[in-house]
Order: sequence, then structure tokens, then C-alpha cells
Amino acid sequence: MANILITGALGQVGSELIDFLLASYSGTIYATDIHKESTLKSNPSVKYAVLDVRNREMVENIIGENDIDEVYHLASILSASGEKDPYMAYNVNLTGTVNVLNASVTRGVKKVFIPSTIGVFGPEVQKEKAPRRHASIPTTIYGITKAAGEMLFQYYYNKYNIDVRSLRYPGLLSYKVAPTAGTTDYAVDMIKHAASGNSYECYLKDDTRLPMMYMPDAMNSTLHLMTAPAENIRVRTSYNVMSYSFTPRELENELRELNPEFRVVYKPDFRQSIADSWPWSIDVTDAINDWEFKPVFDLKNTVSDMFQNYRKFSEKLNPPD
Ligand code: NAD
Ligand code: AKB
Repeated sequence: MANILITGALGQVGSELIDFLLASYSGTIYATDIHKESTLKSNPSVKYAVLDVRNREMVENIIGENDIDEVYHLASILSASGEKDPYMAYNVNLTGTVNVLNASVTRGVKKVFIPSTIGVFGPEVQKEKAPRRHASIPTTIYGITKAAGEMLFQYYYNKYNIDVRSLRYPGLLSYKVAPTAGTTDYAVDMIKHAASGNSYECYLKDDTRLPMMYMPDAMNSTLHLMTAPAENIRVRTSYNVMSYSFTPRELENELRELNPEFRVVYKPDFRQSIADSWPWSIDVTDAINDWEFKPVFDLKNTVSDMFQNYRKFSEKLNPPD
């Protein structure tokens, strides 16, 4: 029995994490986000509440009043939205994280999960198998706030002995809730367009290689990390995780096997320079050694599963005559 708080629960990750937590935990999930209306499926074990993580008092109250055991802090401003409003990114990503960490200490939370990102790497890092202990400086506000966040996780662990755990997610691929705020989102959008029979205009160059992972693997890895014995978690900043890397052109070719008519036009925008500052792949050795990280989906299986699911969904909306 554990009471769980999720911040940013209506986003791409939060809305999927809820189902994974429901399958493995009993207790109540307090799903929170800044929006007044919830878009979540109703479930007797899930209670929705409005929470702005920038508001210290609100964060303290929700954790204290509901006897929260574990926090999954997902509220964040991602890379593309961050460049449009760096001040907002700073406040949500850093003030929000400090508020969650402080309240977790004062209210006796047992475990905290806060994801980091490949965005913590900057252009100077080696492109292939970027090492977890990166010596590089991120150039986006998203990366800067997330890199500082990672240091705060370790600081709070060392100073207050709070069990904070983190994964540096790569671009996450999923079909349930569309990503709208990042740089890796093109991949989801391209698969969706191919499945619905439309052509696609891609905002990255065709040869931009980035590390990625399918959502079920990201969620299983998160739960795996969170249930591993504390003594196995040697890394208290954040673990590198990824499944595969590909370029937009390679994804286009993969999709053409499922829809031979599919076409992509490449028109890079401001997100190109963000993508160019990130590595092509990252070294996952520590995650394998410490808690047996083992994703199961390769690119082919991911693309085919997402394609079929998008097809099913569009057939439901437009049933064949
Ligand atoms: P998202 O943008 O889909 O969701 C973020 C949620 O945070 C949104 O629902 C938004 O309404 C909410 N939010 C924004 N400001 C808030 C505030 N002030 N108070 C409370 N809620 C607020 O993002 P996501 O993809 O679900 O990302 C979740 C976490 O995973 C983030 O920490 C992100 O950095 C990390 N991550 C995601 C990816 C990915 O590909 N999706 C990759 C790497 C890391
Ligand atoms: C983004 O593109 O901003 C995210 C991420 C890799 O952190 N998907």
C-alpha cells in the first residue's frame, strides 16, 4: 500500500505512468497538473487535483495532507517550449523541483523519482555513447535547468538522506498522448502521419541522429529503478538509458515498409540547433550493471506497434463503409 503523488500527470509520460503504477501498486494515486480539467480516464484509485509546482505551499499541502509515500515529479517545460519562454522553464524546472524535494524532506516522503533528459548533454560531448559522467555544458535552458536539477537530486540525497532516483530519458515514443513541447516529438508525429495516410513535414534535417526509446520500456525501466534495493542505486544524479538511435530518414524508410506511399519533406526550424547540441547515443553501462536495465522493443517493433495502434484509432474515428 503506497500513496503516490504525480506532478505533470496529464503529459505524455504522466498519463502512461498512471496505468503502469495501477498495475503494480495498491493505494491512491494523486494525479496533479496545472490544468483545471483532467483528461485522464476515471478510476477509483486515481484522484485528480490542480497543482502548480512553482507554488511551495501548494506542494507542501498536497504531500502533507495525503500522507504521500512516493512522488513522481514529471511537471516540466521541455526543450522547444523552454526556448520560447526561458524564464518559465527556469521557474517550473528548478523552483518546482526544489519545492518537491523540500516538501518530500519535511513531510517524510520515502522515495522520489524525477526524470532527467539527454538534454543535459551539450555540443562538446562525444556524439557516440556519451558517458554518464558528462563534462559538457548544455546550451538550452531546458538542459541547463535539468543538469542543475540532477545536482540537486544528489545534494538532497547526501544532505537529507532522501531516496531520490532518476533516469535520463532519451526521446520517448508513444501514441496515447501526443508530445507537444520537445525536439524529439517529430518521430511520434511522423509515425502518426504515416499511419493516417498523410505526408509529413519534418522540422529536423534528414540525417539528425538522436537516441530514443518506446514508452513501455521507459515505464518498465522507471518502475524497475524505483523498486531496486537502495544499495544498488550508486548513481544519485541520473542514469543514462536509451534503446536505439535513428535519423528522420531512417524512420521514414522504416515507415515506407508499412505505407509505401508515405513521403516526408524536410524543413528544419529552430529545433535543429537543439537537436545538434545533443549526442547520437548514450552509454547505458551503469544502468545495466546497477539494476539490470534491459529494454525489449527494437525500432522495428516500436514502429510497427505504434503504426497499428494509430491505424486502429483512426479506423475507430472513420469506420470503413
Ligand atoms: P509534457 O510536456 O508532455 O508534460 C509536462 C506536464 O507538466 C504537462 O501536462 C504540463 O501541463 C505540466 N506542467 C507545466 N507547468 C506546470 C506547473 N507549473 N505545475 C504543474 N504542472 C505543470 O512532458 P513529458 O514528456 O510528460 O515529460 C515528463 C518528464 O519527463 C519531464 O521531466 C521531462 O523533462 C522528462 N522527459 C521527457 C521526455 C520525452 O520524450 N517525453 C524525454 C526526456 C525527459
Ligand atoms: C525533448 O525533446 O525536449 C524531450 C527530451 C529528449 O527531453 N523529448
